[in-house]
Amino acid sequence: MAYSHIAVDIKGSVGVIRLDRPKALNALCAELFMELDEALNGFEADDAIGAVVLTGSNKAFAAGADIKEMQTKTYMDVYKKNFLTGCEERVDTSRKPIIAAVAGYALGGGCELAMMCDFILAADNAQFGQPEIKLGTIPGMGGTQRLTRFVGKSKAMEMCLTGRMMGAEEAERSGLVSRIVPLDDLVDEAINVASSIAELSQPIVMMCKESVKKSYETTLAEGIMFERRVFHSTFSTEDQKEGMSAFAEKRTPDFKNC
Ligand code: CO8
Repeated sequence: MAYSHIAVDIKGSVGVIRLDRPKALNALCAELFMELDEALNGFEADDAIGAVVLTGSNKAFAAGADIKEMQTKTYMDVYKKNFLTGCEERVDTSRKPIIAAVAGYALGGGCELAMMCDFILAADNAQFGQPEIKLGTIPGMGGTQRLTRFVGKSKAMEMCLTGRMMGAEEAERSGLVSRIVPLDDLVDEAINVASSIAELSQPIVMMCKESVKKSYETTLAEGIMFERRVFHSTFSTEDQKEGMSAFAEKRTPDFKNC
């Protein structure tokens, strides 16, 4: 498929999606969401892809949902079509790891899209924010929920109620991003990290991702039980045998994804 608002590339076993709507600072219009959905579906179905990097430009990961597209919508338009629901599901339910490589603005839906990914690497110029309150609305793709889980109630409340932006250092300090990378190295570093994950056993990586995600959805006791069961189940895989044998034999493991 030819894309108009994203650019899709494959680097080894890593799928790379770059949001590419520069004149609108990568504002997330409906067509962009459809393209993102299509690209993620393709990577999800491709056994040769072990991880995905989602990035934008140096100036903007994404400056939010497309305000001009939304401004005239009525309640019935958004309610009946369940506006924004499909995209969140596609990113959130992806079984392969998705790394957000964020430079510049990640605002509103852009911040929410980054938070839907499995972790965020931030360039030193990254700016995160939920400015919807200034537009007379509120975050609609999980911002009030995920930001609160990541940075805690006080900071999330302040950001959602004031719309102020948070720079990369504050975002790292608060646990929103895993680490900061110099802007010029951001995408290469994200691809390196994704490649190192893609070299591992794909099913075990999926199980690990499922277990970490479970911690957001359940009690500690249930989460630990879930983890224990998944841990036990790794012993039914050939890759667990290969990984532990390779360690004992002082060689690099050759995972077969089974
Ligand atoms: N939607 C549509 N167009 C946008 C958006 C946007 N979110 N952001 C920027 N643009 C456009 C501008 O209109 C401008 O277009 P034009 O040249 O035709 O006038 C172009 O991008 C460049 O923008 P600026 O001239 O404003 O660039 P600056 O460098 O001066 O400012 C800012 C950059 C600070 C990022 C500024 O553009 C800004 O404040 N943008 C809006 C940020 C915002 O409020 N985002 C939240 C949007 S609402 C939202 O995301 C709701 C979430 C609910 C669910 C999300 C689903 C995805």
